[in-house]
Amino acid sequence: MKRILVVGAGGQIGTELIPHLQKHYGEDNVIAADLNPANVERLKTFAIAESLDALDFQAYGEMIKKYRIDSLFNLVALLSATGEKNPQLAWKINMGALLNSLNLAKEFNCAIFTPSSIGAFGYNTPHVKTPQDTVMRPNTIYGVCKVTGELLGDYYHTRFGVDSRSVRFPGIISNGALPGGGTTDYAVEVFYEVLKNGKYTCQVPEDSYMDMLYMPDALNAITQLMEADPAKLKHRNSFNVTCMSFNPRELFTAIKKRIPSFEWNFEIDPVKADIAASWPDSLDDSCAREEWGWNPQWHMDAMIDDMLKAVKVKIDKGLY
Ligand code: AKB
Repeated sequence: MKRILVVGAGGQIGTELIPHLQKHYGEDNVIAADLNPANVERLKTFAIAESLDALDFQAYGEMIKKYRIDSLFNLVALLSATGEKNPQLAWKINMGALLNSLNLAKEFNCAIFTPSSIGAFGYNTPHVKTPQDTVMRPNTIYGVCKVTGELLGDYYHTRFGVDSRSVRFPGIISNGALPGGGTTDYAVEVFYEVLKNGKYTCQVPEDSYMDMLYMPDALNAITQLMEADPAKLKHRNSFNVTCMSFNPRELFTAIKKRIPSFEWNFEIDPVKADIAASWPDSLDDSCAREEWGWNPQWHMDAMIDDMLKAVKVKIDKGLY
């Protein structure tokens, strides 16, 4: 039986991962923890939720003991664009939460999932069909943390036997909680702006290709990988996963086909432009497919239709 603690649960992924895990493992077996009091209050409306600073090793360990946790999901991170505003803080938060999670996983014999990212790659990585095993020299502090996290995850597995697993998430498109501070955020923001204001100003260049996943596929990636037979895993930290790759122009043109009055323009953020240019255009996710049956379902057109429907409901209810 799984007893799960999700730290950093109030963000874009956690907000939808909690109900997904509850469905798989039962409501009483999933604990949502976050540092932000507003997030904790929101999480309490649908889950067992606690206030926790994942950088506080003692408090983190007490929570694992209190709930007899055997699986950790560490979602604490400053994302790529925010990280560049304060690299030292990004290192402190991203690595602090990860090291505490790994050390506590070792101490309490927990399995641990931490997402890596396409941010782990850099300019000198092959950009088309980026292989699973390739050059990884990122030029953001976020990416440096992700590469370090992947190495540490594998080290804790081989050295201490910790069951650590991870995927390299591309941009995740979702309609639960908004992302914040990422380079791929435009692909979420545009849906809210087009439905509310009919227009969108994009900070990422129109021809910057990046991989994307729709949230239902991202959630399945997490549970499928954590359930995978360990004997079949040649890799652990971390697997390339993707379902679609597009640039802003292609996404906006596809939205305009559905909403002809949609207008957009570009005010390029040089930091985001540089990050986007350094990341892959498309990933090769064949190792995930072979080793644990990764088989994403949501391609661009279906994702756009579903996002427009779901975000419209939110706006009509006055939730955004
Ligand atoms: C970001 O843009 O920073 C994230 C990511 C791809 O890891 N969404």
